[in-house]
Amino acid sequence: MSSAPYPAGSPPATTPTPTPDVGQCLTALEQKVLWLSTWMIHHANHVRPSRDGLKVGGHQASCASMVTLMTALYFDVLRPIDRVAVKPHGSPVYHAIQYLFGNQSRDQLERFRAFGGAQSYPSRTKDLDDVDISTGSVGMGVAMTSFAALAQAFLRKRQLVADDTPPGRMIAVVGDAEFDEGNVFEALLEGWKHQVTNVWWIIDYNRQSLDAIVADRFFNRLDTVFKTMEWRVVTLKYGTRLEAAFARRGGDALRDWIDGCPNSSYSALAYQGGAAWRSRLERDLGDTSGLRELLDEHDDESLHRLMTNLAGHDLETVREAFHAATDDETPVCFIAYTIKGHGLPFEGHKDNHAGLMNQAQIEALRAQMGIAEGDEWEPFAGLDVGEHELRAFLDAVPFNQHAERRHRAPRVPVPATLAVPPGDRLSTQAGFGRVLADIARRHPELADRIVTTSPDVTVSTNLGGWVNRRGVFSQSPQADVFHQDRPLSAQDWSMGPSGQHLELGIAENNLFVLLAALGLTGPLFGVRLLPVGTLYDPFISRGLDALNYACYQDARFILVGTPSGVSLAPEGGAHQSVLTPLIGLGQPGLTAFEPAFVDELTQILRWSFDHIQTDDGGAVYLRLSTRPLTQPRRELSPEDRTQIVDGGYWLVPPAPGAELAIVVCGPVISEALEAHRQIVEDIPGAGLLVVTSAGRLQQAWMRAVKTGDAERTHVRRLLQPLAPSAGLVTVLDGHPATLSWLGSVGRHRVLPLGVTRFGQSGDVQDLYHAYELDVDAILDAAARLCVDAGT
Ligand SMILES: Cc1ncc(C[n+]2csc(CCOP(=O)(O)OP(=O)(O)O)c2C)c(N)n1
Ligand SMILES: [Mg+2]
Repeated sequence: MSSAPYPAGSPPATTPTPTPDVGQCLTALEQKVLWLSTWMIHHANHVRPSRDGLKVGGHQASCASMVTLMTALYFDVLRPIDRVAVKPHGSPVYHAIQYLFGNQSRDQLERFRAFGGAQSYPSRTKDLDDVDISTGSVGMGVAMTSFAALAQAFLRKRQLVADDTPPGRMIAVVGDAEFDEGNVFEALLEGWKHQVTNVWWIIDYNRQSLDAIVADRFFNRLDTVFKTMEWRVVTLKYGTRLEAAFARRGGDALRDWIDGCPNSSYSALAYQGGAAWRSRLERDLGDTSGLRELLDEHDDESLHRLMTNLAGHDLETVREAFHAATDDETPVCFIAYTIKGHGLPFEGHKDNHAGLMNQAQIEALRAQMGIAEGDEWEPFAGLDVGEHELRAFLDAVPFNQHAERRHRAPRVPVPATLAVPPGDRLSTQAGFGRVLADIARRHPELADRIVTTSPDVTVSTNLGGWVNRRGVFSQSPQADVFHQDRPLSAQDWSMGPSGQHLELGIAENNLFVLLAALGLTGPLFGVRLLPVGTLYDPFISRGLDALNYACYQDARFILVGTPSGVSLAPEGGAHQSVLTPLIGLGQPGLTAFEPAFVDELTQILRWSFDHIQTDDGGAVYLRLSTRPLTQPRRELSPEDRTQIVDGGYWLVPPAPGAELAIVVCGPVISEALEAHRQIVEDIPGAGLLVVTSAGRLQQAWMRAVKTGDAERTHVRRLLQPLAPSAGLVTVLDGHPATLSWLGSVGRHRVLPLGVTRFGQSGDVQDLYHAYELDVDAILDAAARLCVDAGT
């Protein structure tokens, strides 16, 4: 193990003490990180006054478990180009490290878990100290590193970033229980298929989750899983002191004893401490030659330290392993044995996950660390190495060298207009495919930055035309073996490093995490991509937490859910999506549209490519349909286009003071048009309002209501011509609550139609009848509103 002195240019030794070596500096910083993370949580819970009487929480044991791993990474191994997803409950460790670098303020630490302070879980959007990858929902950050590595490879292979500079490593420091989440394995498999490299997963293997001790048998299998996926597995089990003990007489028996000790017993002994270790070892190994000497040489305290000297708490071992992992061609999994709560009074206790130290315990720890009362936040108090030396050391740490880590990527120009694809009868899904294929052909500047992806539904969501033109991405060139031999096919997919479609296996979690990674290449790697992901609309729910995760990180992408609703009709009751319009309405960071006609869709897509690039923009969700509809013959005016992206327009404007309007979203437009045609025979002034985005209408309105500006909002203006007593029949192929709120805008009465049950196959006529979306249902609703108005 090298113990290099300070690099050249460090301050001269003004102190008489010998210059500390790297190991000493790191040990001091490790101790400080343990203290600061523990204190930060204690302060938030016991020192900062509480106004609401609620528990603040925090995870001292989870933090202590990973202190050494994080110390080695940030103060020694990482380079500024590397990106890290930190285990959610290790957030205080991350903030403590940034504090020592001078990148985090004391005020933020004092307000840990308070409004505007350091976040409970590392957050790239809310924290102020440059979090690379948000975590919180266990398993997500882990998967994100693999997809971020894929995104990086995509940029390099397509030569959007220089490939003569070293790639960054995408690193996850992971809790062992995160491997209970299936999405981690989905990501592992997909990463293997895509030959992802430059990934490290460092498992904090403390064998404890929230409730439980992790089953021994499981982790015995885990390294096999990684090896099968062609990862290199580095198991860091014992620290230098234990290894030295194993090398002595009787050492083999000691090693066998620990190896065979069940997780639960080992944890319990770690909690009980030196005397318990002694009596257990005497009982089990008393006859082993050499063991008596070993026990006699150690008092209880040092025996405890020896027996808990697992590799994940041994700086030398950890650093050596990290530095040795220089092969960028293979992903590496480090299984680092640790003890949850290491160095704290509840170490190893099975209930320590949310355990908090009490006042007496924190004071004892403070005293043990040599920190005077009042100096709790002092970055260098109580350490063996002087402040001057530590500051010099920190200044020279590779990760702490000046480098732009949050890039501001230039915008990709978007044409002022996109051509509406021709065709009298088209579905919005077919229209989407054609618009994208047309971009591939006619707008190379835009097309070059688009990357598409789909979980095995590329063809059935109409991305085929685009892929035919732009190819499938593969890190290594693939001979097109099928080209000569295969049967005639509409799908002419070439595969290679210049391809622009990332084909995924059927795992919607992966789709969303990949979209999160592709949608952050601007800030992460300095080059913007414009990701477009497609899936069957109902399966948004399958990956919903990952979608939420992507939006929470402010990733920018266009998501296309198609087919949607019951309108997919014979294609299957189980695939009917009912709730997705509400997801579109309610998901922060996502703007949802459901166009009825292809010219609307074209305008919305153009807007979306801009919106995902603006500072205050976000991701976009388009809910599309496979139902072919007769397209209107019309030329959209600039005003029409604006209204379409603002969320709605009158297809048939109401007469001033009209008593009735039909409000429709999506493919039910056919029924709405026919019902409207019949209604105007009796109520000549009735209007037909097309809502392209319930969310855009609602968000603008809700914002304005709070500022007293509601009258000027688009939705208010749209409804203005109606009589105050007018009724609205709202109708969509989705949950009726999506549009029923429109009643509160102008205090109109609403009869909301939509889908609240699902599951029947059938044709559109049967299903629209069964779910009350057909012309009769709309007429009936209109009649009821009119009758009610009369009573
Ligand atoms: C998706 C999700 N489910 C549940 C939780 C609640 N939770 C937080 S931590 C945790 C256990 C974590 O154990 P592990 O990953 O081993 O971390 P450590 O032992 O290091 O604290 C659970 C279940 C969560 N954060 N995310
Ligand atoms: Mg654990």
